[in-house]
Amino acid sequence: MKKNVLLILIIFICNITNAQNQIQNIEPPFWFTGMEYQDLQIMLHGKNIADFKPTLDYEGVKIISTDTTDNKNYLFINVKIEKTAKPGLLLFSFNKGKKSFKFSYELRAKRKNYKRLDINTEDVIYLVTPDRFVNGDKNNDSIKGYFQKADRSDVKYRHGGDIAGITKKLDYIKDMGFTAIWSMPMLQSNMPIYSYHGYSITDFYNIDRRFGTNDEYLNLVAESHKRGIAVIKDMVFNQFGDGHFWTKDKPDKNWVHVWDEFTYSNFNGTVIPDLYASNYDRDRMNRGWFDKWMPDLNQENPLVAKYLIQTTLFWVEYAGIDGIRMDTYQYNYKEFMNDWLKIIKTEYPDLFIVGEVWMNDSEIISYWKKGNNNRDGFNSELEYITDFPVQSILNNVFSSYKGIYELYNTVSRDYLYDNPLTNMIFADNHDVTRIFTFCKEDINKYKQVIAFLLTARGIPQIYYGTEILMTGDHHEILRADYPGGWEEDTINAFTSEGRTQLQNEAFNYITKLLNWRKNTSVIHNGKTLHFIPYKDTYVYFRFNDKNCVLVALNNGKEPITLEYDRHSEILNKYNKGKEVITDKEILNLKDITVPANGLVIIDL
Ligand SMILES: [Ca+2]
Ligand SMILES: [Ca+2]
Repeated sequence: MKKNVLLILIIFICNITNAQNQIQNIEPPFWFTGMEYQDLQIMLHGKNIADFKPTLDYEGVKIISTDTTDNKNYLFINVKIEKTAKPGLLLFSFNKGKKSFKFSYELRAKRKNYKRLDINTEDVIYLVTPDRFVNGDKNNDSIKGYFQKADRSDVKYRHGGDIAGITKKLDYIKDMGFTAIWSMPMLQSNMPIYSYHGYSITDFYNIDRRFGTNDEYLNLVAESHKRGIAVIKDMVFNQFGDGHFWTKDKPDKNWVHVWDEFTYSNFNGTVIPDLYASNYDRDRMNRGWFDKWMPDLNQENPLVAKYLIQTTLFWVEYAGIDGIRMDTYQYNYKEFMNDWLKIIKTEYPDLFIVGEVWMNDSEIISYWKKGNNNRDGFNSELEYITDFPVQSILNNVFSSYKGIYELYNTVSRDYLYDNPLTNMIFADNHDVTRIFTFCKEDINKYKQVIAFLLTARGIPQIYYGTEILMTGDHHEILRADYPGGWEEDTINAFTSEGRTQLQNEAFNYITKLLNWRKNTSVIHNGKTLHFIPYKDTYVYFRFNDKNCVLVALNNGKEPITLEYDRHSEILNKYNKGKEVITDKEILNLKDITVPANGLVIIDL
């Protein structure tokens, strides 16, 4: 038995050298046995590879067909992997007349009894810009062969933050009370300029070396799981970075959307659900490019579709992640996204998948959510969605551009959703003005925003640095370095001594609320009862058969006493409570005062 393994290894090594002359890229780099998904497409890239005919002899694995395109440097082998197939090395032979070569392809076993962490309303997600959070390994700041070197003096350059840094701060994240992390993409994005954000991917199967290695990413998942923290991977299907080898040598003339001259998307999501929309506008939305260096992938090409689906299955299986955040959801073909979701959910029914639909209108958001019977017959398979209507209204209300009535008004549109609890709620993220900035650096308004996020329906997401009142209103500024994340930093906001008094006030406040929320199931799954705001105050209750929490946000300039009669339909079931932030006992529910520009959260 051991001899056989050795022999296979020798053959494997010989073949790699042999195949290296012929094949530059093989994707996916390896695959798995025991999957529901059995029709694997292996993409081979090499000079005139399409002229070769592959054969394979392996029990339980068969070549079904091959696909070629107008580019002879690509060959797609379609392989059927039976459930009974054993892990091992597939030895492919390639022949073209008298020329031949072999190469080995690894089949690993799918994880058995793997415990993925659920992500649901019990969780609060911490969003990180990995280049800007913590530099855990100085040795990977600049990597030979990569375009951009680290330079912290330039906001558009790489700063050196990495996976090692996030891993080092998992306890910090956990102690604050977060139970999930979402990091902006960390796959290779080797672009000459402006690549730190990660959304222009140049290798769908490898972590950017400036963030670390694939092994370090797997380790991040393992270390997170030890602490009960779930990991959400940011994925991008709409586009890739033009530093990818696909740009120099395009796999197929229809691999990306081609225009006679460069054409932007119209960035107008309303045309997708619009029953009257023209093909012209829809085409521009779906087929137009996000930016000049981001070729727009054509997911109507079945080769592209399969390629993308497999990258997902690969990462879920390989890294054991718990969730996916899908970028620019509505810029992809919606039917393709449904196919993708069905396949991924068949393989991993418990996987959390949230789609970014950046629209401020609840009606449009509901179009993209599962269970919404749309007029055009489209029924999205997407369960979780980014709640931009709530984000934009929190910004508008607490920047004092609109009154608090508008927050109530937005929440009152929840009838549009089959299940509002599957909305991911947030007040800012890596793309929009930070909370403390839109609150005009008013800590009392900041506290109301945080209170809303951590008591309203849905799954809250908080952007890194919110806990220390980081500011910023455009991309590079709102993605600033976390102070103390770099060895040379003079301020270390990871410690209470390194924070200002005001930062500690914010930090302690959010820590207290997060840890309270963690054990307060009525916030996770309770119903909502709310009242038309009066005297600039929005009052709502989260309740179930056993528990009830009252939240009152007073955005006005005067303190108010809540009108008992107005709320008596629910308040008359209780006679006392405890204010969550101050721990004060409230013995008279007829005399609840909400401070001016302040709030109360009362556990009844
Ligand atoms: Ca680094
Ligand atoms: Ca597109």
